Amino acid sequence: MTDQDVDWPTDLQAIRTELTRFMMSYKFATDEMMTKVNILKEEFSAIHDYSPIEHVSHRLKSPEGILKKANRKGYPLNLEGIRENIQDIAGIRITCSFISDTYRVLEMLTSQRDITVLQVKDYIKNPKPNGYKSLHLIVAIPVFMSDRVQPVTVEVQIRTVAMDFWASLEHKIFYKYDGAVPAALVGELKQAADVANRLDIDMERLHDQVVSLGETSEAVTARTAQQSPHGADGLAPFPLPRSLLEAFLDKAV
Ligand code: 0O2
Repeated sequence: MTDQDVDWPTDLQAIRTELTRFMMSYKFATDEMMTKVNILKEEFSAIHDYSPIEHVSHRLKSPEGILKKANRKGYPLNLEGIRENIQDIAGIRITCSFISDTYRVLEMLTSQRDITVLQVKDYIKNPKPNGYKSLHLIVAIPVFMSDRVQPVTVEVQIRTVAMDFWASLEHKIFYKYDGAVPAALVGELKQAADVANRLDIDMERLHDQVVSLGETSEAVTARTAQQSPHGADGLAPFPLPRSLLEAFLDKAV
């Protein structure tokens, strides 16, 4: 028997419907943010030499996780209280190659008109004492449903691949020791964070050198085209034959 088949008492049925609507609003907000980030990623890959966005993932906190957090923090245990106080029910994580890209992506997202920026925390400029680095952004995005428009908050974490590698290991260790990580390990993690930071700085410097060596976009595009199944301009869904482009040119002059 599935949950759908259960004959719920009317009051439980009402709570179930409300909770489902509540969780769905966060799912829709996540979908909207993912679309925004994927548009930036795809547009950059197609038009420019490379995309500042390497990878994007998302997660929704489970109803149990939300209740645990509300309990832990002493927030009111009702949907309004939770909506107001817990701002990371929907989460997006964006990884970038270089530190400058993280700020570039932050700027591109925060300048979009339908995104309201509620909070920005810069743990890249001001890392946590354990070495954690990331940009954290809390935004509100309007979700258009059948009978209302609901502003929904989403937490966006933006960091480099190296920062992300460090954070996932630290997260695992933190949970393994239930928060009480031995001092020696804390010290090693801090050193590893410093190494990751050095790597970020060196890789960006090398990348800048390659760019300034005159690696033109044409050269990259031509080489990528030879390797890519998407054809010469990388715009696979939109083949643009020369004759078509010339027709446009004729119209433009
Ligand atoms: P999960 O399981 O990843 O969701 P908050 O507790 O969110 O109300 P806080 O702690 O001031 O307030 O928020 P902050 O500093 O913006 O951190 C929120 C999220 O950032 C965390 O969510 C983690 O995902 C990540 N984070 C923050 N600090 C660290 C850290 O030292 N190490 C790692 N690995 N991740 C960190 P959650 O809910 O704690 O966890």
